[in-house]
Amino acid sequence: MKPIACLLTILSLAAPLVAQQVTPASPEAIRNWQDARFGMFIHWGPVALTGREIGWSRGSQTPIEEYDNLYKKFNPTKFNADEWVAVAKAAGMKYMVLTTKHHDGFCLWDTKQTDYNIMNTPFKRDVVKELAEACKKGGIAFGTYYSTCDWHHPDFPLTSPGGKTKRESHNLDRYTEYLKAQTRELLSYGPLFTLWYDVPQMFDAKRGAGIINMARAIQPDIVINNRTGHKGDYDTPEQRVGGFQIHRPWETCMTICRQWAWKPDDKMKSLKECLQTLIRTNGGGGNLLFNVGPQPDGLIEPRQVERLKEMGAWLAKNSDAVYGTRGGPWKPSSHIVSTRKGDKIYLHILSKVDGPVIAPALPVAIKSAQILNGPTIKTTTEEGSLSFVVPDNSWDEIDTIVELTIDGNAMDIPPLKPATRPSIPGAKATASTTHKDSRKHGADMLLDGDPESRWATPDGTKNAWLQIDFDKETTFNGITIEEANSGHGSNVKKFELQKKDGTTWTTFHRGGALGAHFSASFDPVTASAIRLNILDASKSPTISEIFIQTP
Ligand code: FHN
Repeated sequence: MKPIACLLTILSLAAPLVAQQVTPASPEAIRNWQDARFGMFIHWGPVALTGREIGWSRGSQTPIEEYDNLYKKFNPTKFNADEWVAVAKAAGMKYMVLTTKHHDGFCLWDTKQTDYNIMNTPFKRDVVKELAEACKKGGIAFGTYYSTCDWHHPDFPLTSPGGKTKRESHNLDRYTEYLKAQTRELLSYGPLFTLWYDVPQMFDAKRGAGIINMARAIQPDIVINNRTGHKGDYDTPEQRVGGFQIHRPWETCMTICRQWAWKPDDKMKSLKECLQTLIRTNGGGGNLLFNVGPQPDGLIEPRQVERLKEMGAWLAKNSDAVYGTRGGPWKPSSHIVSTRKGDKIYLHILSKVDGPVIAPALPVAIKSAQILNGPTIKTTTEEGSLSFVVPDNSWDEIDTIVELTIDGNAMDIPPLKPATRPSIPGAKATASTTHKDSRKHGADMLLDGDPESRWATPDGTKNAWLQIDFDKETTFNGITIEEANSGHGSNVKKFELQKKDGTTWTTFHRGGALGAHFSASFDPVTASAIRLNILDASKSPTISEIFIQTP
Protein backbone atom coordinates (compact mmCIF):
# COMPACT_ATOMS: atom_id res chain seq x y z
CA MET A 1 0.00 0.00 0.00
CA LYS A 2 1.35 3.47 -0.95
CA PRO A 3 2.45 5.58 2.07
CA ILE A 4 -0.23 8.26 1.50
CA ALA A 5 -2.95 5.58 1.29
CA CYS A 6 -1.58 4.00 4.45
CA LEU A 7 -1.65 7.35 6.24
CA LEU A 8 -5.22 8.02 5.11
CA THR A 9 -6.28 4.58 6.36
CA ILE A 10 -4.69 5.21 9.75
CA LEU A 11 -6.33 8.63 9.97
CA SER A 12 -9.73 7.23 9.00
CA LEU A 13 -9.43 4.54 11.70
CA ALA A 14 -8.23 7.05 14.26
CA ALA A 15 -10.78 9.74 13.40
CA PRO A 16 -13.68 8.32 15.48
CA LEU A 17 -11.37 7.97 18.49
CA VAL A 18 -10.15 11.52 18.09
CA ALA A 19 -13.76 12.71 17.77
CA GLN A 20 -14.52 11.05 21.11
CA GLN A 21 -11.64 12.71 22.90
CA VAL A 22 -12.55 15.30 25.50
CA THR A 23 -10.57 17.72 27.62
CA PRO A 24 -10.66 16.02 31.04
CA ALA A 25 -11.81 17.89 34.15
CA SER A 26 -8.89 19.19 36.21
CA PRO A 27 -7.72 17.02 39.14
CA GLU A 28 -8.57 19.96 41.41
CA ALA A 29 -12.16 20.06 40.14
CA ILE A 30 -12.54 16.29 40.59
CA ARG A 31 -11.02 16.47 44.09
CA ASN A 32 -13.40 19.26 45.05
CA TRP A 33 -16.36 17.30 43.68
CA GLN A 34 -15.34 14.13 45.57
CA ASP A 35 -14.71 15.98 48.83
CA ALA A 36 -18.36 17.05 48.91
CA ARG A 37 -19.50 13.39 49.32
CA PHE A 38 -23.22 14.19 49.78
CA GLY A 39 -25.65 16.19 47.63
CA MET A 40 -29.35 16.84 47.13
CA PHE A 41 -31.04 15.71 43.91
CA ILE A 42 -34.34 17.46 43.11
CA HIS A 43 -36.88 16.14 40.61
CA TRP A 44 -39.56 18.76 40.07
CA GLY A 45 -41.89 20.18 37.42
CA PRO A 46 -45.57 20.58 36.53
CA VAL A 47 -45.90 16.77 36.75
CA ALA A 48 -45.97 17.27 40.55
CA LEU A 49 -49.61 18.33 40.05
CA THR A 50 -50.39 14.67 39.19
CA GLY A 51 -48.28 12.92 41.86
CA ARG A 52 -47.00 10.62 39.11
CA GLU A 53 -43.47 9.98 37.84
CA ILE A 54 -41.76 12.76 35.92
CA GLY A 55 -41.30 11.97 32.23
CA TRP A 56 -42.36 8.33 32.45
CA SER A 57 -46.04 9.00 33.21
CA ARG A 58 -46.34 11.12 30.02
CA GLY A 59 -48.38 9.05 27.57
CA SER A 60 -48.80 6.20 30.04
CA GLN A 61 -50.69 7.07 33.25
CA THR A 62 -51.30 10.62 31.95
CA PRO A 63 -52.32 11.21 28.32
CA ILE A 64 -49.70 13.25 26.44
CA GLU A 65 -52.08 16.15 25.71
CA GLU A 66 -53.03 16.40 29.39
CA TYR A 67 -49.42 16.06 30.55
CA ASP A 68 -48.14 18.75 28.16
CA ASN A 69 -50.73 21.24 29.40
CA LEU A 70 -50.06 20.82 33.11
CA TYR A 71 -47.71 23.82 33.00
CA LYS A 72 -50.70 26.11 32.41
CA LYS A 73 -51.84 25.25 35.97
CA PHE A 74 -48.39 25.10 37.60
CA ASN A 75 -48.16 27.86 40.23
CA PRO A 76 -45.93 26.73 43.15
CA THR A 77 -46.47 29.89 45.18
CA LYS A 78 -44.77 28.41 48.27
CA PHE A 79 -41.49 27.86 46.41
CA ASN A 80 -38.67 29.55 48.29
CA ALA A 81 -35.16 28.79 47.03
CA ASP A 82 -33.57 29.89 50.31
CA GLU A 83 -35.74 27.37 52.16
CA TRP A 84 -34.67 24.52 49.84
CA VAL A 85 -31.04 25.49 50.41
CA ALA A 86 -31.63 25.59 54.16
CA VAL A 87 -33.07 22.05 54.02
CA ALA A 88 -30.05 20.80 52.07
CA LYS A 89 -27.63 22.45 54.49
CA ALA A 90 -29.49 21.09 57.52
CA ALA A 91 -29.07 17.63 55.98
CA GLY A 92 -25.33 18.10 55.71
CA MET A 93 -25.50 18.22 51.92
CA LYS A 94 -22.73 20.14 50.17
CA TYR A 95 -24.28 20.46 46.70
CA MET A 96 -27.61 20.47 44.92
CA VAL A 97 -28.64 19.22 41.45
CA LEU A 98 -32.01 20.34 40.03
CA THR A 99 -33.86 18.80 37.08
CA THR A 100 -33.85 21.84 34.83
CA LYS A 101 -35.37 19.78 32.00
CA HIS A 102 -36.44 16.15 32.32
CA HIS A 103 -37.47 13.77 29.51
CA ASP A 104 -40.78 15.66 29.24
CA GLY A 105 -38.98 18.69 27.82
CA PHE A 106 -40.36 21.25 30.27
CA CYS A 107 -37.76 23.87 31.26
CA LEU A 108 -37.51 25.37 34.73
CA TRP A 109 -35.65 28.47 33.55
CA ASP A 110 -36.16 31.49 31.24
CA THR A 111 -34.86 29.71 28.16
CA LYS A 112 -34.96 31.48 24.80
CA GLN A 113 -34.96 28.14 22.94
CA THR A 114 -38.58 27.18 23.63
CA ASP A 115 -41.78 28.66 25.07
CA TYR A 116 -42.34 25.40 26.98
CA ASN A 117 -40.86 26.83 30.15
CA ILE A 118 -41.59 28.15 33.64
CA MET A 119 -41.94 31.78 32.47
CA ASN A 120 -45.14 30.80 30.61
CA THR A 121 -46.80 29.33 33.69
CA PRO A 122 -48.88 31.31 36.21
CA PHE A 123 -45.70 31.31 38.35
CA LYS A 124 -43.60 33.28 35.83
CA ARG A 125 -40.35 33.02 37.84
CA ASP A 126 -36.98 31.61 36.81
CA VAL A 127 -36.54 28.74 39.30
CA VAL A 128 -33.01 27.89 38.11
CA LYS A 129 -31.87 31.49 38.54
CA GLU A 130 -33.40 31.78 42.02
CA LEU A 131 -31.93 28.46 43.16
CA ALA A 132 -28.48 29.22 41.75
CA GLU A 133 -28.47 32.54 43.60
CA ALA A 134 -29.75 30.95 46.84
CA CYS A 135 -27.05 28.27 46.69
CA LYS A 136 -24.38 30.89 46.21
CA LYS A 137 -25.77 32.91 49.11
CA GLY A 138 -26.08 29.78 51.26
CA GLY A 139 -22.61 28.50 50.50
CA ILE A 140 -23.50 25.22 48.81
CA ALA A 141 -22.61 24.24 45.24
CA PHE A 142 -25.24 24.22 42.49
CA GLY A 143 -25.42 21.82 39.55
CA THR A 144 -27.98 21.15 36.84
CA TYR A 145 -29.64 17.95 35.67
CA TYR A 146 -30.55 18.09 31.99
CA SER A 147 -32.18 15.16 30.17
CA THR A 148 -30.21 14.25 27.05
CA CYS A 149 -33.33 12.64 25.60
CA ASP A 150 -36.38 14.86 25.09
CA TRP A 151 -39.65 13.12 24.32
CA HIS A 152 -41.45 16.45 23.86
CA HIS A 153 -39.07 18.08 21.36
CA PRO A 154 -40.19 17.61 17.71
CA ASP A 155 -36.62 17.01 16.51
CA PHE A 156 -35.86 14.21 18.98
CA PRO A 157 -36.34 10.84 17.26
CA LEU A 158 -38.17 9.17 20.14
CA THR A 159 -41.23 10.19 22.12
CA SER A 160 -43.59 9.03 24.90
CA PRO A 161 -44.54 6.70 26.32
CA GLY A 162 -41.11 5.93 27.67
CA GLY A 163 -39.14 6.98 24.60
CA LYS A 164 -40.19 3.76 22.91
CA THR A 165 -42.22 5.45 20.13
CA LYS A 166 -40.36 6.57 17.03
CA ARG A 167 -41.17 9.97 15.52
CA GLU A 168 -41.83 10.00 11.78
CA SER A 169 -39.81 13.14 11.16
CA HIS A 170 -36.91 14.15 13.35
CA ASN A 171 -33.55 15.83 13.19
CA LEU A 172 -31.02 14.72 15.78
CA ASP A 173 -28.35 17.20 14.68
CA ARG A 174 -30.76 20.11 15.03
CA TYR A 175 -31.87 18.75 18.42
CA THR A 176 -28.21 18.49 19.50
CA GLU A 177 -27.78 22.20 18.70
CA TYR A 178 -30.88 22.90 20.82
CA LEU A 179 -29.35 20.90 23.68
CA LYS A 180 -26.05 22.77 23.35
CA ALA A 181 -27.80 26.16 23.28
CA GLN A 182 -29.67 25.27 26.48
CA THR A 183 -26.46 24.00 28.08
CA ARG A 184 -24.86 27.38 27.35
CA GLU A 185 -27.85 29.11 28.97
CA LEU A 186 -27.56 26.92 32.09
CA LEU A 187 -23.83 27.58 32.34
CA SER A 188 -24.63 31.28 32.36
CA TYR A 189 -26.18 30.74 35.83
CA GLY A 190 -22.83 29.34 36.95
CA PRO A 191 -20.19 28.55 37.79
CA LEU A 192 -21.94 25.19 38.08
CA PHE A 193 -20.71 22.34 40.29
CA THR A 194 -21.68 19.73 37.75
CA LEU A 195 -23.64 19.08 34.54
CA TRP A 196 -25.77 15.99 35.18
CA TYR A 197 -27.08 14.66 31.87
CA ASP A 198 -29.45 11.72 31.70
CA VAL A 199 -30.75 8.91 29.43
CA PRO A 200 -28.60 9.55 26.32
CA GLN A 201 -30.93 7.78 23.89
CA MET A 202 -29.52 8.16 20.30
CA PHE A 203 -26.39 9.91 21.62
CA ASP A 204 -23.06 8.15 21.00
CA ALA A 205 -19.66 8.95 22.53
CA LYS A 206 -18.79 11.32 19.66
CA ARG A 207 -21.97 13.36 20.09
CA GLY A 208 -21.45 13.31 23.86
CA ALA A 209 -17.86 14.47 23.49
CA GLY A 210 -19.09 17.46 21.49
CA ILE A 211 -21.30 18.50 24.42
CA ILE A 212 -18.51 18.04 26.96
CA ASN A 213 -15.93 19.96 24.95
CA MET A 214 -18.36 22.82 24.37
CA ALA A 215 -19.21 23.03 28.09
CA ARG A 216 -15.57 22.84 29.13
CA ALA A 217 -14.67 25.64 26.76
CA ILE A 218 -17.11 27.82 28.68
CA GLN A 219 -16.39 26.51 32.20
CA PRO A 220 -13.04 24.64 32.25
CA ASP A 221 -13.50 23.11 35.71
CA ILE A 222 -17.04 21.82 35.13
CA VAL A 223 -17.44 18.17 36.18
CA ILE A 224 -19.72 16.18 33.88
CA ASN A 225 -21.32 12.76 34.44
CA ASN A 226 -21.38 9.72 32.15
CA ARG A 227 -24.79 10.23 30.54
CA THR A 228 -24.15 12.42 27.48
CA GLY A 229 -23.25 9.34 25.44
CA HIS A 230 -19.61 9.79 26.52
CA LYS A 231 -18.17 8.33 29.72
CA GLY A 232 -17.50 11.81 31.10
CA ASP A 233 -15.85 12.36 34.47
CA TYR A 234 -17.83 10.10 36.78
CA ASP A 235 -20.04 7.00 36.85
CA THR A 236 -23.63 7.12 38.12
CA PRO A 237 -24.99 3.86 39.61
CA GLU A 238 -28.65 4.43 40.28
CA GLN A 239 -30.95 3.31 43.12
CA ARG A 240 -28.16 1.12 44.47
CA VAL A 241 -24.84 1.57 46.24
CA GLY A 242 -22.07 1.29 43.64
CA GLY A 243 -19.30 -1.29 43.98
CA PHE A 244 -15.89 -0.46 45.51
CA GLN A 245 -14.14 1.77 42.96
CA ILE A 246 -11.33 4.21 43.78
CA HIS A 247 -9.67 4.66 40.37
CA ARG A 248 -12.57 6.64 38.82
CA PRO A 249 -15.05 8.99 40.52
CA TRP A 250 -18.62 7.81 40.92
CA GLU A 251 -21.85 8.87 42.55
CA THR A 252 -24.88 6.81 43.56
CA CYS A 253 -28.16 8.60 42.89
CA MET A 254 -31.09 7.40 44.98
CA THR A 255 -34.56 8.49 46.05
CA ILE A 256 -35.44 9.19 49.69
CA CYS A 257 -38.86 7.71 48.85
CA ARG A 258 -39.55 5.42 45.91
CA GLN A 259 -40.52 7.85 43.13
CA TRP A 260 -38.21 10.55 41.76
CA ALA A 261 -40.96 13.15 41.49
CA TRP A 262 -43.36 13.87 44.35
CA LYS A 263 -45.91 11.16 45.11
CA PRO A 264 -48.48 11.42 47.91
CA ASP A 265 -47.84 8.91 50.74
CA ASP A 266 -44.86 7.41 48.95
CA LYS A 267 -42.87 4.98 51.15
CA MET A 268 -39.92 6.86 52.68
CA LYS A 269 -36.64 5.27 53.75
CA SER A 270 -35.85 4.98 57.46
CA LEU A 271 -33.07 7.09 58.97
CA LYS A 272 -30.95 3.93 59.21
CA GLU A 273 -31.48 3.15 55.52
CA CYS A 274 -30.69 6.76 54.57
CA LEU A 275 -27.50 7.00 56.62
CA GLN A 276 -26.21 3.52 55.85
CA THR A 277 -26.72 4.24 52.15
CA LEU A 278 -24.53 7.32 52.50
CA ILE A 279 -21.92 5.48 54.55
CA ARG A 280 -21.78 2.44 52.24
CA THR A 281 -21.52 4.76 49.22
CA ASN A 282 -18.66 6.73 50.76
CA GLY A 283 -17.02 3.48 51.89
CA GLY A 284 -17.07 2.29 48.29
CA GLY A 285 -15.41 5.54 47.17
CA GLY A 286 -18.49 7.38 45.90
CA ASN A 287 -20.66 10.43 46.48
CA LEU A 288 -24.35 10.10 47.27
CA LEU A 289 -26.86 12.28 45.39
CA PHE A 290 -30.02 11.83 47.45
CA ASN A 291 -33.32 12.81 45.82
CA VAL A 292 -36.36 14.69 47.04
CA GLY A 293 -39.40 15.47 44.90
CA PRO A 294 -40.99 18.78 46.01
CA GLN A 295 -44.79 19.16 46.13
CA PRO A 296 -46.78 21.10 43.52
CA ASP A 297 -47.02 24.05 45.93
CA GLY A 298 -43.21 24.37 46.01
CA LEU A 299 -42.63 22.95 49.48
CA ILE A 300 -40.43 19.92 50.14
CA GLU A 301 -42.63 17.46 52.01
CA PRO A 302 -42.29 18.14 55.79
CA ARG A 303 -41.61 14.46 56.64
CA GLN A 304 -38.76 14.43 54.09
CA VAL A 305 -37.43 17.69 55.58
CA GLU A 306 -37.50 16.03 59.01
CA ARG A 307 -35.67 12.92 57.77
CA LEU A 308 -32.99 15.06 56.16
CA LYS A 309 -32.59 17.07 59.37
CA GLU A 310 -32.02 13.79 61.24
CA MET A 311 -29.31 12.87 58.72
CA GLY A 312 -27.72 16.28 59.22
CA ALA A 313 -27.72 15.91 63.01
CA TRP A 314 -25.87 12.59 62.69
CA LEU A 315 -23.42 14.05 60.16
CA ALA A 316 -22.73 17.07 62.37
CA LYS A 317 -21.39 14.67 65.05
CA ASN A 318 -19.48 12.43 62.62
CA SER A 319 -18.39 14.80 59.85
CA ASP A 320 -14.70 13.85 60.16
CA ALA A 321 -15.50 10.32 59.00
CA VAL A 322 -17.36 11.52 55.88
CA TYR A 323 -16.43 14.85 54.28
CA GLY A 324 -13.12 14.94 52.44
CA THR A 325 -12.62 11.19 52.88
CA ARG A 326 -12.15 8.53 50.24
CA GLY A 327 -13.26 4.90 50.25
CA GLY A 328 -11.14 2.16 51.83
CA PRO A 329 -8.61 0.84 52.56
CA TRP A 330 -10.79 -2.16 53.42
CA LYS A 331 -13.19 -3.12 50.64
CA PRO A 332 -16.79 -3.02 51.92
CA SER A 333 -18.45 -6.05 53.48
CA SER A 334 -21.97 -6.46 54.77
CA HIS A 335 -21.17 -5.13 58.25
CA ILE A 336 -18.03 -3.01 57.85
CA VAL A 337 -16.99 -0.26 55.40
CA SER A 338 -14.08 2.17 55.74
CA THR A 339 -13.19 5.73 54.81
CA ARG A 340 -9.88 7.55 55.11
CA LYS A 341 -8.07 10.88 54.90
CA GLY A 342 -4.61 12.01 56.01
CA ASP A 343 -3.36 9.73 58.79
CA LYS A 344 -6.89 8.71 59.81
CA ILE A 345 -8.85 5.59 58.88
CA TYR A 346 -12.51 5.30 59.89
CA LEU A 347 -14.01 1.84 60.33
CA HIS A 348 -17.81 2.05 60.05
CA ILE A 349 -19.40 -0.95 61.79
CA LEU A 350 -22.96 -1.12 60.49
CA SER A 351 -24.28 -3.95 62.63
CA LYS A 352 -23.31 -5.02 66.16
CA VAL A 353 -20.57 -7.62 66.46
CA ASP A 354 -20.67 -10.03 69.41
CA GLY A 355 -17.08 -10.38 70.59
CA PRO A 356 -14.01 -8.84 68.93
CA VAL A 357 -14.23 -7.03 65.62
CA ILE A 358 -11.80 -8.69 63.19
CA ALA A 359 -10.41 -7.32 59.93
CA PRO A 360 -7.39 -8.03 57.73
CA ALA A 361 -4.30 -6.42 59.27
CA LEU A 362 -3.10 -3.02 58.07
CA PRO A 363 0.37 -2.89 56.46
CA VAL A 364 1.26 0.08 58.69
CA ALA A 365 1.49 0.68 62.43
CA ILE A 366 -1.54 1.98 64.32
CA LYS A 367 -0.54 4.83 66.60
CA SER A 368 -3.88 5.12 68.40
CA ALA A 369 -7.50 4.02 68.17
CA GLN A 370 -10.74 5.35 69.58
CA ILE A 371 -14.47 5.31 69.17
CA LEU A 372 -15.08 8.53 67.21
CA ASN A 373 -15.99 11.17 69.84
CA GLY A 374 -15.60 8.43 72.45
CA PRO A 375 -13.20 6.32 74.50
CA THR A 376 -9.85 5.05 73.27
CA ILE A 377 -9.69 1.37 72.47
CA LYS A 378 -6.91 -1.20 72.32
CA THR A 379 -6.11 -2.86 68.98
CA THR A 380 -4.22 -6.11 68.45
CA THR A 381 -2.51 -7.11 65.22
CA GLU A 382 -1.40 -10.72 64.98
CA GLU A 383 -1.28 -13.50 62.38
CA GLY A 384 -2.46 -11.13 59.65
CA SER A 385 -5.53 -9.90 61.51
CA LEU A 386 -6.44 -6.69 63.29
CA SER A 387 -8.85 -7.08 66.19
CA PHE A 388 -10.40 -4.89 68.84
CA VAL A 389 -13.36 -4.88 71.20
CA VAL A 390 -16.01 -2.16 71.13
CA PRO A 391 -17.18 -1.23 74.67
CA ASP A 392 -20.80 -2.33 75.16
CA ASN A 393 -22.07 1.20 75.70
CA SER A 394 -20.32 2.51 72.57
CA TRP A 395 -22.41 0.62 70.02
CA ASP A 396 -24.47 2.81 67.68
CA GLU A 397 -27.49 1.18 66.05
CA ILE A 398 -26.72 2.86 62.72
CA ASP A 399 -22.93 3.21 62.54
CA THR A 400 -20.29 2.61 65.20
CA ILE A 401 -17.22 4.49 64.00
CA VAL A 402 -13.72 3.54 65.09
CA GLU A 403 -11.03 6.10 64.26
CA LEU A 404 -7.54 4.74 63.72
CA THR A 405 -4.54 7.06 63.60
CA ILE A 406 -1.78 5.44 61.60
CA ASP A 407 1.89 6.03 61.00
CA GLY A 408 1.75 7.41 57.45
CA ASN A 409 -0.78 8.52 54.84
CA ALA A 410 -3.90 6.38 54.72
CA MET A 411 -4.24 7.00 51.00
CA ASP A 412 -0.97 5.12 50.41
CA ILE A 413 -2.48 1.83 51.62
CA PRO A 414 -3.51 -0.50 48.76
CA PRO A 415 -7.08 -1.89 48.87
CA LEU A 416 -7.48 -4.60 51.53
CA LYS A 417 -9.80 -7.60 51.46
CA PRO A 418 -13.07 -6.93 53.30
CA ALA A 419 -13.64 -7.70 56.97
CA THR A 420 -15.98 -10.65 56.73
CA ARG A 421 -18.21 -12.65 59.02
CA PRO A 422 -21.05 -15.13 58.33
CA SER A 423 -23.98 -13.21 56.88
CA ILE A 424 -26.45 -15.50 58.71
CA PRO A 425 -24.56 -16.94 61.70
CA GLY A 426 -25.13 -20.68 62.24
CA ALA A 427 -26.86 -21.19 58.88
CA LYS A 428 -25.84 -23.75 56.25
CA ALA A 429 -26.30 -23.36 52.48
CA THR A 430 -26.80 -26.05 49.83
CA ALA A 431 -27.68 -25.86 46.15
CA SER A 432 -29.27 -27.95 43.41
CA THR A 433 -26.14 -27.50 41.31
CA THR A 434 -22.67 -25.98 41.63
CA HIS A 435 -19.88 -24.95 39.29
CA LYS A 436 -17.31 -27.72 38.85
CA ASP A 437 -14.91 -25.86 41.15
CA SER A 438 -17.18 -26.35 44.16
CA ARG A 439 -14.41 -25.49 46.63
CA LYS A 440 -14.22 -21.99 45.16
CA HIS A 441 -17.86 -21.61 44.13
CA GLY A 442 -19.79 -23.80 46.58
CA ALA A 443 -23.08 -22.72 48.19
CA ASP A 444 -21.25 -21.87 51.44
CA MET A 445 -19.77 -18.84 49.66
CA LEU A 446 -23.24 -17.27 49.99
CA LEU A 447 -22.95 -16.93 53.75
CA ASP A 448 -19.27 -16.02 54.31
CA GLY A 449 -19.92 -12.26 54.30
CA ASP A 450 -17.29 -11.76 51.62
CA PRO A 451 -18.75 -9.90 48.62
CA GLU A 452 -15.83 -11.14 46.54
CA SER A 453 -16.66 -14.85 46.91
CA ARG A 454 -19.68 -16.33 45.13
CA TRP A 455 -21.76 -19.46 44.53
CA ALA A 456 -21.63 -20.28 40.83
CA THR A 457 -23.40 -22.74 38.53
CA PRO A 458 -22.24 -24.69 35.47
CA ASP A 459 -22.27 -22.75 32.17
CA GLY A 460 -25.66 -22.82 30.52
CA THR A 461 -27.61 -23.26 33.76
CA LYS A 462 -31.06 -21.67 33.35
CA ASN A 463 -32.62 -22.67 36.68
CA ALA A 464 -31.38 -23.77 40.07
CA TRP A 465 -32.26 -23.53 43.73
CA LEU A 466 -30.33 -22.43 46.76
CA GLN A 467 -31.36 -23.62 50.21
CA ILE A 468 -30.44 -22.01 53.53
CA ASP A 469 -31.06 -24.08 56.67
CA PHE A 470 -31.11 -21.90 59.79
CA ASP A 471 -29.72 -23.26 63.03
CA LYS A 472 -33.15 -22.60 64.59
CA GLU A 473 -36.65 -21.43 63.61
CA THR A 474 -36.01 -17.89 62.34
CA THR A 475 -38.38 -14.96 61.80
CA PHE A 476 -37.42 -12.33 59.26
CA ASN A 477 -39.15 -9.58 57.27
CA GLY A 478 -36.59 -8.75 54.61
CA ILE A 479 -33.95 -10.29 52.42
CA THR A 480 -30.97 -8.92 50.48
CA ILE A 481 -29.54 -10.95 47.61
CA GLU A 482 -26.34 -9.82 45.90
CA GLU A 483 -26.13 -11.27 42.40
CA ALA A 484 -22.52 -11.43 41.20
CA ASN A 485 -21.29 -10.46 37.72
CA SER A 486 -24.57 -8.71 37.03
CA GLY A 487 -23.09 -5.26 36.24
CA HIS A 488 -25.96 -2.78 36.06
CA GLY A 489 -28.45 -5.52 35.11
CA SER A 490 -29.34 -9.05 36.15
CA ASN A 491 -28.83 -12.49 34.64
CA VAL A 492 -31.67 -13.83 36.75
CA LYS A 493 -34.97 -13.25 34.97
CA LYS A 494 -37.49 -14.95 37.28
CA PHE A 495 -37.31 -16.30 40.81
CA GLU A 496 -39.37 -17.17 43.85
CA LEU A 497 -38.60 -17.34 47.56
CA GLN A 498 -39.96 -20.32 49.48
CA LYS A 499 -40.07 -21.23 53.16
CA LYS A 500 -40.08 -24.72 54.58
CA ASP A 501 -43.28 -25.62 56.43
CA GLY A 502 -42.71 -29.04 57.92
CA THR A 503 -41.90 -30.96 54.74
CA THR A 504 -43.62 -28.67 52.25
CA TRP A 505 -42.22 -25.61 50.50
CA THR A 506 -44.48 -22.52 50.39
CA THR A 507 -43.74 -19.51 48.16
CA PHE A 508 -43.77 -16.17 50.01
CA HIS A 509 -42.24 -13.84 47.41
CA ARG A 510 -41.98 -13.84 43.62
CA GLY A 511 -39.78 -11.61 41.45
CA GLY A 512 -38.13 -11.01 38.11
CA ALA A 513 -34.60 -9.62 38.04
CA LEU A 514 -32.18 -9.66 40.99
CA GLY A 515 -29.03 -7.56 40.33
CA ALA A 516 -26.10 -6.45 42.45
CA HIS A 517 -28.17 -5.33 45.44
CA PHE A 518 -31.66 -6.83 45.34
CA SER A 519 -33.65 -6.30 48.50
CA ALA A 520 -37.27 -7.02 49.40
CA SER A 521 -39.28 -6.47 52.55
CA PHE A 522 -42.44 -8.42 53.42
CA ASP A 523 -44.63 -9.39 56.35
CA PRO A 524 -42.62 -11.43 58.89
CA VAL A 525 -41.89 -14.99 57.78
CA THR A 526 -40.93 -17.78 60.23
CA ALA A 527 -39.13 -20.80 58.88
CA SER A 528 -36.44 -23.36 59.60
CA ALA A 529 -35.20 -23.11 56.02
CA ILE A 530 -35.72 -21.01 52.90
CA ARG A 531 -35.08 -21.53 49.23
CA LEU A 532 -34.24 -19.16 46.42
CA ASN A 533 -35.73 -20.85 43.36
CA ILE A 534 -34.18 -19.36 40.22
CA LEU A 535 -36.77 -20.19 37.57
CA ASP A 536 -35.14 -18.52 34.56
CA ALA A 537 -31.80 -16.91 33.81
CA SER A 538 -30.12 -15.49 30.73
CA LYS A 539 -26.70 -16.71 31.91
CA SER A 540 -25.62 -19.26 34.51
CA PRO A 541 -26.69 -17.70 37.82
CA THR A 542 -24.07 -16.68 40.40
CA ILE A 543 -24.82 -15.12 43.79
CA SER A 544 -22.24 -13.62 46.14
CA GLU A 545 -24.18 -13.02 49.37
CA ILE A 546 -27.59 -13.45 50.96
CA PHE A 547 -28.66 -11.58 54.08
CA ILE A 548 -31.91 -11.56 56.00
CA GLN A 549 -33.41 -8.68 57.95
CA THR A 550 -35.17 -9.45 61.24
CA PRO A 551 -38.07 -7.37 62.62
O1 FHN B 1 -35.54 8.14 33.67
C1 FHN B 1 -34.75 8.85 34.61
C2 FHN B 1 -35.42 8.92 35.92
O2 FHN B 1 -36.66 9.57 35.83
C3 FHN B 1 -34.53 9.69 36.89
O3 FHN B 1 -34.36 11.02 36.42
C4 FHN B 1 -33.19 8.98 36.99
C5 FHN B 1 -32.26 9.76 37.90
O4 FHN B 1 -30.97 9.25 37.73
N1 FHN B 1 -32.58 8.88 35.67
C6 FHN B 1 -33.37 8.21 34.67
C7 FHN B 1 -33.42 6.71 34.91
O5 FHN B 1 -32.11 6.19 34.80
